[in-house]
Amino acid sequence: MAILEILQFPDPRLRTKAKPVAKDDVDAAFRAQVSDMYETMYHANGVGLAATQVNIHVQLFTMDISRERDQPVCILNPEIIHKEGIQYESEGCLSVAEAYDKVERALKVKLRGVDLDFKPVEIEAEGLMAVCFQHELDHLNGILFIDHLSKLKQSRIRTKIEKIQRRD
Ligand code: K1U
Ligand code: ZN
Repeated sequence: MAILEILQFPDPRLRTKAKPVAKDDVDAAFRAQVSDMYETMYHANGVGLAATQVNIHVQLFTMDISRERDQPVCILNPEIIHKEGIQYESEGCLSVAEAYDKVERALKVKLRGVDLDFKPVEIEAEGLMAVCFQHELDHLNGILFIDHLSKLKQSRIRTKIEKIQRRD
């Protein structure tokens, strides 16, 4: 297993739209990439990681929102088929260093996709899990949580990140 490099904003590769995964794509090498994504997500203390963030441009994300970090979830070809209500919670992103802000999201979502064995999966989520699903789906479409903020906030975050990147 390996820790993968997580692309950092404003890397243009974060804007790539991921392609669907075909059943035949899920071979030993693909499963090894998924294991690397889990290792990278746990190492970075993230609750989710989209393939886009590690420069793999297929529709796949890993997630684990459990306190004990023992409930790994991996969804291929995810789509949100139902949204309900509104929540406004603070988000961060492993690809946007030191930026946190509240984003408007649906309160409840129903997500459909397939697992690594290509078995259909449907999950109803609310709270953090619902936020995480929407955040990871956005990544697979080349969207970052900061895109949902005002232009002024985006410009402040860009300036802060430029300073951090000059420092490092
Ligand atoms: O995709 C990513 O960049 C990972 C990101 C996903 C996320 C989940 C929930 C809200 C916003 C973003 C993170 O893991 S952010 C860091 C984190 O560990 C965390 C966020 C919220 C609650 C608990 C932990
Ligand atoms: Zn993110």
